[in-house]
Amino acid sequence: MTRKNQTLGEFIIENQASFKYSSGELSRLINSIRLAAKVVNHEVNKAGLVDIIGAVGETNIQGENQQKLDVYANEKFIQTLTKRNIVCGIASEEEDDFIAINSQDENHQNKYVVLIDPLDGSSNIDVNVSVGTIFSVYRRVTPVGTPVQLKDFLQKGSEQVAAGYVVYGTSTMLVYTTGAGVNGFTLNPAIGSFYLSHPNMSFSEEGSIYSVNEGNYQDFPLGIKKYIKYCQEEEGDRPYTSRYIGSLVSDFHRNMIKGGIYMYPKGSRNPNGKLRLLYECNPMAFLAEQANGKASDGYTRTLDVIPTALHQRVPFICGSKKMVEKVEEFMQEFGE
Ligand code: P6P
Repeated sequence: MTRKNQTLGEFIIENQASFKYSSGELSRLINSIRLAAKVVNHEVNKAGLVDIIGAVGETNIQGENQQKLDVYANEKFIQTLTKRNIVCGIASEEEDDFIAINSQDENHQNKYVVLIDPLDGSSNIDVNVSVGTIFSVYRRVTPVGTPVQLKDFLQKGSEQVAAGYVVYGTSTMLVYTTGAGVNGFTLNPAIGSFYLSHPNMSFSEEGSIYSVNEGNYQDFPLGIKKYIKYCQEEEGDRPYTSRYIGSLVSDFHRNMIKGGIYMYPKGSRNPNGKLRLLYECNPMAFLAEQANGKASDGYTRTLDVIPTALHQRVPFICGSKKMVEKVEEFMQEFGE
């Protein structure tokens, strides 16, 4: 149930019962992410004040060491999720291995694991371009109360129970799904509350925006090259426009609102693509499908890919359903 302008807290409470595993833990988990997002948002927005707060590696006026923002974001999300004693494990782009959360309560019943990209697109911060946090939530598959194992993280994307992102842009938004559609909440920084601003977000079936780093064109599979030319040479008035921010969360967010497709294909420098399956592609694919869109590697549905490693990469085509299907047609016909 959605009411425009209700707070995220009200939304979680009012919709908790509709969540099939509803036991309040997932609600507390989303609330933890909300808190961490506000803390990171504050720091990201300060980043432009380098000459005041000091560049990375320097100490600021309080004598604190100025951390890289992705390190800072990673620490904040891990601290917040750990303190709330809700999850039994965390995997992060910033951590080589997963982190087992050994709860103070040896009888802990924590059943969720979270995978995060704490600050995706962080290289854009220095040029004041929006960046984002991406998160993915699963129920553990190993016995509750025992230490979490790698198999708890290497689950197919179709097993996710929740996924979402925070986009730190002209405004800060938290967009997430628990499998009952996608809802977007905008932060009112004056009072620190997120308000439901984009209920029931959905990709249009067709779109007119394609997002890809065309600098890699020569490296792309022939099917991708054919699709890009199809967009550029479409008969009649060209319905397509190219928009590429270099920040997955921002490109995805704009395409979901306006209609479009994001592509990060494989290439010589990225033989399996650049994006990570577990904490970038799977959560965005879950959101895309919940918003009537589609996501694949050009052949296989992203959520059906069986993971083999925490940081594995896959090619990623995601957005308006008919646009993704058109790319898949070209990949079927022309392939690599
Ligand atoms: P390229 C950011 O590093 C990121 O992971 C995504 O957010 C973004 O879409 C992509 O990589 C940009 O990569 O190679 O085009 O600079």
